[in-house]
Amino acid sequence: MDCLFCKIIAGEIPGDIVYEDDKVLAFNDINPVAPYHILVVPKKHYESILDVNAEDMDIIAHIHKVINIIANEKGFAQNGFRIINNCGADGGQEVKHIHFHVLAGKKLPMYEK
Ligand code: DGP
Repeated sequence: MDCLFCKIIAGEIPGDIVYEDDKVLAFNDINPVAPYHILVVPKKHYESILDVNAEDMDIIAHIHKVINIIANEKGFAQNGFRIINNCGADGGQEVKHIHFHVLAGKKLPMYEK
């Protein structure tokens, strides 16, 4: 499968990794929009949240647990942060491997309404 994030997970493309376990990889975004801009992805390929079936939904809770760990390790838990999951064309999803952006380290602007 020609998937950029699967290649980072497989080590075929370098990633600036900040966290890894058997189910999840987290790495710095190549185009950060905040002092901290980390992408958290499941190692198993799902194109988007629409492809995560009921039996696999635990991975979404696990990803949020990992974000909690990273926020505390990096020291931005206290000041707060934002989690974004872009889904599909209107959501602005460019990489078709589900990922959660974690933005932190500054007062973030309100998103477009
Ligand atoms: P999205 O628009 O939600 O699909 O976000 C995709 C993000 O992936 C975007 O913020 C830039 C990031 N990105 C794209 N290519 C690479 C890459 O090769 N390495 C890393 N670390 N991030 C990438």
